[in-house]
Amino acid sequence: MLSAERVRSGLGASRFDDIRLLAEVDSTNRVVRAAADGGAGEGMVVIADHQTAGRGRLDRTWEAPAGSAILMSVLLRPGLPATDLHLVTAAVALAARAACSSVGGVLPDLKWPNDLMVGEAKLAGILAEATLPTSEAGSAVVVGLGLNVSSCPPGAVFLQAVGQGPVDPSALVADLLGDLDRRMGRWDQVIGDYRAACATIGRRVRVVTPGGEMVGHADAVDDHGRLVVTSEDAARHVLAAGDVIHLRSSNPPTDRASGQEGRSTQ
Ligand code: BT5
Repeated sequence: MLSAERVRSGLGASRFDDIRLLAEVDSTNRVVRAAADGGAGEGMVVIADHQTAGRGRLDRTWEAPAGSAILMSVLLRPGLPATDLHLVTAAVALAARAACSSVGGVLPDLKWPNDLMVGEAKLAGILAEATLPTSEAGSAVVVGLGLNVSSCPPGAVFLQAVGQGPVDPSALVADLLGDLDRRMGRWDQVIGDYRAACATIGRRVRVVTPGGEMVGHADAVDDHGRLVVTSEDAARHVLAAGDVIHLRSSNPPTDRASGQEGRSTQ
């Protein structure tokens, strides 16, 4: 059972000095966005036991039975231009990954742009939303995390199923927030760590963007957190948003050489 008091005592001094635990809410991102619009400062954290309208990107929903997941949104004012907001998603993804490792005994891969994966199954997703006009540097950013702990929808994965048994959610959140607190502002390190943890780089991928769909090779993540893809017609694309599916390589001998044989399923 999550306890705000245990999160606070496990966390100690940090920018996250306003931690609220709600039994039920429509969406923690909605609550924190409203607070940000009302002028709330950096460091507000809202965690819910249950969401009735949990949100993914675009118009998707985030599903989690009551008490089965970390459903959390944080308010950050990272002082970054709109072009660099991926770095905030990357920092939260890295912090969640580290907490899964230290508290849950599992080190997930990161899938660009916003997923934590165990193998090809989704363990957690991140939704970052800038609250002010995107041209304004220093705008507030609300970052929501849904992390499956003791249950998940079909096709996904939850931490206790793949880790070392029961997980203390308060310890997980305290660890995550402490790690995130230390990463904020150290953006060069964030992008370096993100590249090292990102399972998308070097993979053959299908990418779906608002502009269409392509198959290609994910070459890199640039300094702004954008994915650089060479499509099958040899064109280079720098993507700020999109959905990625990891594909089997079309070149099995190369796959064997790089040790990636059989890692992807889609
Ligand atoms: C995400 O979107 O992965 C971002 C999810 C963010 C959820 C958190 S919960 C706290 C905060 N408050 C909110 O209202 N939201 C944030 P996206 O990449 O668009 O993925 C959404 C898709 O993931 C859905 O369409 C489903 O296919 C799948 N999905 C839904 N629930 C899932 C779950 N519990 N585990 C794994 N996959 C899930």
